Amino acid sequence: MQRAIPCTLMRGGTSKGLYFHAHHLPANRAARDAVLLAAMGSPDARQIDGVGGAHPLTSKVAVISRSTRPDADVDYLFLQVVVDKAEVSDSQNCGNILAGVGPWAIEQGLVPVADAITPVRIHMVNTASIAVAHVPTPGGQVEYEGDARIDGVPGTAAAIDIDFLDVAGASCDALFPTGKPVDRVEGIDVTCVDNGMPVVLMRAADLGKSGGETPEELEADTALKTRVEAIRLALGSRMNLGDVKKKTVPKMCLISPARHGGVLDTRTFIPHRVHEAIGVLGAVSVATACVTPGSVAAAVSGITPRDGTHQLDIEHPTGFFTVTLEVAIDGDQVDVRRSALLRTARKLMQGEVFVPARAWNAT
Ligand code: NQM
Repeated sequence: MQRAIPCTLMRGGTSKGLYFHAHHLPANRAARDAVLLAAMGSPDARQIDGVGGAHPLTSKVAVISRSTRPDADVDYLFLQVVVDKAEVSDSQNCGNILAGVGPWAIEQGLVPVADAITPVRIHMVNTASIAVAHVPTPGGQVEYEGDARIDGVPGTAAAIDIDFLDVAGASCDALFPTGKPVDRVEGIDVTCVDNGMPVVLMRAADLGKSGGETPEELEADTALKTRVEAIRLALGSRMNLGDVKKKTVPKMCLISPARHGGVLDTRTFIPHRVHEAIGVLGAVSVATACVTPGSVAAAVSGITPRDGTHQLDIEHPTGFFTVTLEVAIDGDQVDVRRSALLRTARKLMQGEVFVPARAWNAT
């Protein structure tokens, strides 16, 4: 017996995943996770018996419902379905999959169309914070086509502007969870930051790398991967994340001087594969470190931290990610007033995903 579950396959930014109504999934967590593992085809490196794309960036899930909060339209829970392990993690948020939530919520009738642009207030359940996505809805319908380009996605699509209102310290309880802009770990200087995504910044040169390597080159370097993982595990509890062995945070970001006119170049372990680009909130966290006095990112980027609005082009393996940040700086303290960026999304398929009925009854 198979069980059919309504869902939508969407590209959100540079990621791809399944979008579900919360009430279409089992309420019991073990059963929900078993259903999502079966839907994606995990655990299996090829995810051959499911619809997952055999990479963390294409093995993602959004679970959406009407909001439980008066200041939001919808609740969005992000779940990472681990490709090669029977694990589903809610330990991180995802700003790329977030880009599809607004269009999906409008098309599913959870949010009424407002005007040519419909603002959708999204309660991001993983981090208890709010994003506002501005979805193009000319003529009363979601418009997917347009001329906005984001690096890491071929072609163009309609722009979705996203504002983050309160993501500083969302997972780690503080923007700089160790209390310092620089810590020394395993013999190198690092900056630990959480402006929506916990990220550890390290100079690529301190790890014997140029920082211009391809993701494949970095993934093939087992000595590097072992060292980066040792630093990650050492920092988990210092970043208030507890034991991070089975968590997908913090992300580990190698930084080096800009190569293409941006503020700096990045290669990000997420945390075991290397991102083809950079995560959305990951980029927001890196940008924040760039404008923070004393951080390794400020040193590498050469930025002199100052009050006001910054537009920062973060380089990554497939181009740039532009983050707008409004900050107030008082001594070595940074107060982030607003973070904003542009994404695109596209509905790819809508229907039912089939899972073995026994998954639904898993306990
Ligand atoms: O940082 C990948 C992605 C992400 C996360 C990851 C993301 C974000 O690109 O907000 O979008 O870091 O696991 O989808």
